[in-house]
Amino acid sequence: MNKTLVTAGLLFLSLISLPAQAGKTLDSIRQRGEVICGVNEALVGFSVADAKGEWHGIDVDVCRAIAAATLGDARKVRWVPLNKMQLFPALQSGEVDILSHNVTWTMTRDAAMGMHFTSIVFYDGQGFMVARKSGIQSLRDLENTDICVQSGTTTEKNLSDYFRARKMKFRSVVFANFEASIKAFLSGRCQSYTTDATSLLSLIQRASRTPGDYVVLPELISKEPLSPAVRRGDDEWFAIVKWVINALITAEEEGITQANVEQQKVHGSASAQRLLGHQEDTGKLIGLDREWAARAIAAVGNYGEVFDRNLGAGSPLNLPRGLNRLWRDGGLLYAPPIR
Ligand SMILES: N[C@@H](CCC(=O)N[C@@H](CS)C(=O)NCC(=O)O)C(=O)O
Repeated sequence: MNKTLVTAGLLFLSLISLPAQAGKTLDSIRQRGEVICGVNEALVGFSVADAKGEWHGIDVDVCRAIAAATLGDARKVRWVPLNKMQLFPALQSGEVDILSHNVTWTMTRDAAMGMHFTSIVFYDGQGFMVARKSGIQSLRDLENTDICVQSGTTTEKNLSDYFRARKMKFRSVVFANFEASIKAFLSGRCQSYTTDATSLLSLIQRASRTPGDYVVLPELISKEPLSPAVRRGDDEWFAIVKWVINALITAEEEGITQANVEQQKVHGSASAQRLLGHQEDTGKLIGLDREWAARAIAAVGNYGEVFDRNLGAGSPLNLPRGLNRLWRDGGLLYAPPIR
């Protein structure tokens, strides 16, 4: 074989087995000792601060898991609550390391707004909330009504697409933030309020003293895959966020829980032992140490535990898993193999 080819081959082999370099985002996270996480200001189940200033929610737990994986401590997160207007600029300008916010992954946002979506943590769809006593049963009944909606969202466009396709007339009443839109809806300004279906349930919990007076109609009119996003230009950081989320999903597949992670490290399946760093060091592939995933799982639990605590049976929302079940249980969650 030609000598240059052999040298090129050897060089290639040595490159692929090199430990990944820490990217610039991870470097600055290590220097400052904190992950800066941009979250929704107040959305029960996704991100909300309690009376003691402790943050809770699925988006919050994603950031905690990342802090545990990268810094060894799930508490090392600085929370930056962001409204819809501040959201994308905060990531683009470097004010936050990650957006873990109820943001829908769309092509425009992913391809043309300086960011990459990482991995879907919640599959939602756009729904409509009405007052129970209105007697409105389905979207057909919304013809010629006023619909409250927030600007700058995927919601606005889906709404007009859906009604136009069915030649149904409606009047949209547009607000710049969700406080204003839900207030207007509760005051009777609109017959319905539309946004992601889960957010509707979440918002009404806080906005009304009698949330049971409102219902979400059965039809969902869009796909709203919610995913954390990172700034473009740092592949290493992108990989870390993506694989931490994959690790939480894989942990559920493998039956690894917050409580049994230590035991699974030694006694779990080959995949579990690999994930937890017992058999192999997958951390070096993403610039971390071998315990990265074990720490993330120990901090927040597997995906199912995160879901239950924040959105499911263990939470006031008590949502069914629905599309957010693992693929093998009929849902859409499917993590690529960690190996
Ligand atoms: N997922 C959709 C809709 C998201 C959305 O409208 N969220 C609202 C209602 S929960 C929100 O977070 N508003 C925050 C704000 O107005 O500051 C999107 O990404 O456009």
